[in-house]
Amino acid sequence: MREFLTYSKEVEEGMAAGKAIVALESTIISHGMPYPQNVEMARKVEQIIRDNGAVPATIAIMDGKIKIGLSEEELETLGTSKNARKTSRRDLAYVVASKEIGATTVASTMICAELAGIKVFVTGGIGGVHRGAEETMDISADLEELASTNVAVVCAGVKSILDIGLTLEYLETKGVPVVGFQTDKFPAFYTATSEFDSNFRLDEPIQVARMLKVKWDLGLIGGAIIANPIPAEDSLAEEYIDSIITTALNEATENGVKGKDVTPFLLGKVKELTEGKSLESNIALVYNNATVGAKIAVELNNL
Ligand code: PSU
Ligand code: MN
Repeated sequence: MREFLTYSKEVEEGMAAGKAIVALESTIISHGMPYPQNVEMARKVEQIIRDNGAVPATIAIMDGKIKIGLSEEELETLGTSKNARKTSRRDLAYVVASKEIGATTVASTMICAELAGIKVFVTGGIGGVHRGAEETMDISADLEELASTNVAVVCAGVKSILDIGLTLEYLETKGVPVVGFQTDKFPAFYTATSEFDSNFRLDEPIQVARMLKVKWDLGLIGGAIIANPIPAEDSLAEEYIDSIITTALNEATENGVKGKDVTPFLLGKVKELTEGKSLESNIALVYNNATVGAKIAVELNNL
């Protein structure tokens, strides 16, 4: 894989020293948040991971290489680029071969993390089964990746721009464990709970690390979702965010938004309609996930 992967100095040194590494995605930077909040968020999330004893590896594609860890300059390039391509599994080969700038989704970040030997990945929210998927067949490639790639994804659950129930059904079919971190409930991104339960509750990072180790030692292929609820002080009121999401979904339909543009469109709309409150919540929950993800990575690395 030497031909395709390049490591930042920090990641290379961290790996040589046997430290825990935490992968971070880049679609959240290029398509999930506006500049400059995106780059500020990306820097701070990396620092939180360092502060908790692990090494951050933000993943993106540049110059025909899969970059495992970005320099300050590369992060800025990604955060300001108008033509970074949202890169999921299907796009990965094209973006590497064409030397475009590629922002990795949850799916492709998992692929790249696995290639680099990284077991834990922190993000905000994952893709899932979209509302109305029985008609549109819009199901994120993130779910298929969770079924087949051995990386744990720490997130704040699934947004109700998606069909949360169907997303959980899909994950059940594919054998992906959904762990509630310090909660019985399955969190819904902007809110700490939803009407659905997680499969299991674990309260300590060491317990999560043990479960992951057993899973992979048993040869049970695929990832896991570690669902970490948004802190109460950063969460949004359920009825408020639900009505905003309904408006955003209607606008997406009216505008004929399709394919890979759906999720970024909805995120942008929700931000606009909440006058930025959704962005603040989004950033806060990523920080919270970084703390938990780094602790899990450190425990797993010790096992
Ligand atoms: N959810 C968010 N922010 C994001 C995404 C999802 O709250 O930035 C991004 C992630 O990169 C995720 C992708 O992998 O959107 C899913 O896109 P799609 O639904 O097109 O698979
Ligand atoms: Mn989709």
